Amino acid sequence: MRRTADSLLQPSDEVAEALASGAPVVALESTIISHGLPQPRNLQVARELERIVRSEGAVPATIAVLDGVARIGLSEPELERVATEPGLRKLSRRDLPPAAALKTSGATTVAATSFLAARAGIRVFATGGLGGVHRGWTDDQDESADLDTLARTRITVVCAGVKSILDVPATLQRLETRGVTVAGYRTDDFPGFYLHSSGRPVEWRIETPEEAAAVMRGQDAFGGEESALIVANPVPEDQQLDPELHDRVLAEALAAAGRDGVTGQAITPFLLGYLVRATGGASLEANLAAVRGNTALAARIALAWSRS
Ligand code: PSU
Ligand code: MN
Repeated sequence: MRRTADSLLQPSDEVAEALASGAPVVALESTIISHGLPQPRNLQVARELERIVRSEGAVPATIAVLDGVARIGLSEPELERVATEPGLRKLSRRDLPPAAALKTSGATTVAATSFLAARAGIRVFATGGLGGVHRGWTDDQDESADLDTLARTRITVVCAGVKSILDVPATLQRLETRGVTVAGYRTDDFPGFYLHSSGRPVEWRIETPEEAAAVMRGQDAFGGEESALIVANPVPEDQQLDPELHDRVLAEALAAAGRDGVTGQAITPFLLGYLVRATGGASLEANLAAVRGNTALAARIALAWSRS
């Protein structure tokens, strides 16, 4: 018997009911839990993000692949599994078919989460910072599949910009080239993930969740190829990482990655982990402040979207 998309994609009962009734749902990714944050804080954060979505009146759908099935909405023991299972894989979009075929479990990146959320009928997704073009891309062509996926997936991603470990100007250029709509939330500056501002401007500025929903309606009304909306929501200035500490420690982290020959999927977790240790946890607090803010805003946008 052929397995269909339906048997590969399994929403939880709560998420299925919410989607069927048009209630607001927010997708949450799992790579940030398994590979982006240190244990045991990661499990607390995973739970906290779900609570934030609920407190805003929406239903959380944390997405991961468990035993080959893409699960849309996890139970508490499943969330625990994602946070603690040793050797859990990091799955991007291209990894989904082999993971399903081989009944593998893994956490989903922004690319894989966006892809699965859109297929499940979820329109709004919250994360910390997007992947993008890595520094040194002229040598190794390392560009996250997040960008390609967002160029052809109808999803709204609320994030604090792209990770500051990246080549931010090159990433912004790729988003422009690939036709991904980007709007700053109450800011004229593109956010800098750990930092309030990346120092680069953002062309469009929106002020309310209702305006975000209106842009989403515009995407659908124009039709054409399916692309994403990035709502770039900066970490509040008083919760950002000290910019000077950020620049100094990031330079060290990039040098260490070069020395150790870290490449491919391992580079992002390596750099984030290095920053957490070398800043004595300050980068973690800034990352969490960003993710919390993005999650609350995503829930408000999902509410506005469900009413529009
Ligand atoms: N945002 C965070 N922490 C993370 C990530 C995002 O605050 O760990 C993850 C996302 O899953 C994103 C991935 O898709 O990092 C990018 O990995 P890569 O550069 O290998 O595509
Ligand atoms: Mn990469």
